[in-house]
Amino acid sequence: MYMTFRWYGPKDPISLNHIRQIPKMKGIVSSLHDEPTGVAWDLAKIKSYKENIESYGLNFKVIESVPVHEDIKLGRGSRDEYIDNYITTIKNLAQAGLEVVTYNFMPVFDWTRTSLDTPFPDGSNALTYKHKDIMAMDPTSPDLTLPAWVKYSNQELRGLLEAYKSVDNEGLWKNLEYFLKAIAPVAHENRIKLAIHPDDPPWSIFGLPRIITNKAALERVLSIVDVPENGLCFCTGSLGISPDNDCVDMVKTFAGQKRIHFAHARNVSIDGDHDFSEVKHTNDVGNIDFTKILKAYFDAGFEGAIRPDHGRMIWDETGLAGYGLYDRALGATYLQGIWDAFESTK
Ligand code: CS2
Ligand code: MN
Repeated sequence: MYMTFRWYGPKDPISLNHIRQIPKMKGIVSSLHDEPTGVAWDLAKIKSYKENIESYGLNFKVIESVPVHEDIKLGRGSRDEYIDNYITTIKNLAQAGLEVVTYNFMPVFDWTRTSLDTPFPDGSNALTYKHKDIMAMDPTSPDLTLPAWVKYSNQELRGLLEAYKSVDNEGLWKNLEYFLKAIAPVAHENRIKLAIHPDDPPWSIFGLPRIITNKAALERVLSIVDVPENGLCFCTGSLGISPDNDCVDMVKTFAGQKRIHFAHARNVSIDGDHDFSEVKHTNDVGNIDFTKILKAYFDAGFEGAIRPDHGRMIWDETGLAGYGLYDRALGATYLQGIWDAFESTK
């Protein structure tokens, strides 16, 4: 395992210089954030982005994410053109020396929360989710404050929500199959590891289909194209919010099969039925115990990248929700410490 940190590029308030000062920090996970969804990424742009990161002594092997165009998820006629572009991007990333491409297959919304800064008694704040508040929300309402990844205008949103009315879960699976059957062979030839991120939260919101929610779904993804490159970004913070999901068991299974290509470490506290808060990484709180999760990775001989996923905002830090410096840096050193204890006593 090697430790990485997500960086949002030159516009990120956190600098590469600060990130490299975190003990044992090895690499950066990032994306060409200014590229519109659906275009083919230019080789020269990828190379110069990578060179900049590497000039700080950090490696850059993992892309998070190459977003999947909604027309692919909707199975629209125009999807082939977007798939061709995705294939070009995969080839260019391979040529530039990248190793892992993260993506997700969530319709319209990526991770969704009802609050980005719920205050906690110790003065920190974090992202939280209350299902009944989501159910009461109109996703097209201008009052809804959603995280930075939402790129659609209200009018586009309305059109997309309408279009998804004819795509149920099984329809979405068909569209994922079509996509994976096109890209996984290319990824295989080019030695690019594909890592699908689970749905966050792992249930339907705003009436949209959501399918990457549990162990059976992860097995199904892997079986669509059975090559080692067709794999997972295993996110404890997404899968772990469903009490039916046993994350330790899933790590044992999928890291055992060498199909986890990227590990996301986020601790969550299940506060009630479909309600949760994001919490610090340590095992005195929350429902995820990283001593057990990391032991499962360690026993499986996991060699991929791991990163602290979201963190709280502490010490009066402000910035991108979930992506401050301090709490994620504490998370990274906590995770690294657990790993080092396994290494030195093996
Ligand atoms: C990430 C996701 O911030 C997060 O919660 O884990 O946004 C992740 O980057 C995407 O779903 C992967 O495509
Ligand atoms: Mn994640």
